[in-house]
Amino acid sequence: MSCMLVVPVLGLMLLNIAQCQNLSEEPCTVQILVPGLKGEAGEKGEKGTPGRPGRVGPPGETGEKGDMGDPGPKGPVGDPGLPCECAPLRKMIGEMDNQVSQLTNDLKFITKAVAGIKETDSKVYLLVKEEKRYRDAETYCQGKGGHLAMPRDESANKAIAGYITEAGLSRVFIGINDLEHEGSFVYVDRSPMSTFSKWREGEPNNAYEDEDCVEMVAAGEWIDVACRLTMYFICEFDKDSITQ
Ligand SMILES: [Ca+2]
Ligand SMILES: [Ca+2]
Repeated sequence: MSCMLVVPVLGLMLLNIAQCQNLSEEPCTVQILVPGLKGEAGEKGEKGTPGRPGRVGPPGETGEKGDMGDPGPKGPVGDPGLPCECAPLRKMIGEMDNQVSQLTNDLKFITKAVAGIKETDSKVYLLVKEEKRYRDAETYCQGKGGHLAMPRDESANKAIAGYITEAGLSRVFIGINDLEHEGSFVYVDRSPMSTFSKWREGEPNNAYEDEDCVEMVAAGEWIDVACRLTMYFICEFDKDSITQ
């Protein structure tokens, strides 16, 4: 506040002038500011902006696996597939099944054969360790594509005889008989006997008029015996038919 001379009294006037002159750089009146009474509460402010995100907390403990939910709804029907040539495929699959079963049978046969197969230049011999009657034995060999063994010369006879000896057997059926004409022996494939034969001394004797089939003993000799006997037997196969 500036120095205002509003009082008409001279003395006071002079005093005020003197004060003002001495304190020309200072305000004339000292103001003391005292806090007033607390005002009434203001209106509630507007909602502030959201605070910053807090820090990531420590990982919680693993909970137990929940129950499986219900199955979802069925999806829409898909687009139709391409047309297929099913009939030829089915036929092909059927043929492959047949081939597999044929191979399985062949494998069983070969597994049995490798246990002790004998061969000459043109034949393969297989000793079958199943006791069968003569006709059943021939049927078995035919089922494998062969016949009961038909020794037509000394080397073949030796091969078969060696097979019997090595197997520790004393006798097996071979493919010779006189079933059709008594005393007239032929091979089981109906081919006639050649000049080669290996009858044991005194055989064939058609004992009891009941011996129309032939066994070979370990020494390689032939003996006519009853066809209803059961014994092991030897099949023979042409190598040509096997390797084809
Ligand atoms: Ca006879
Ligand atoms: Ca006899």
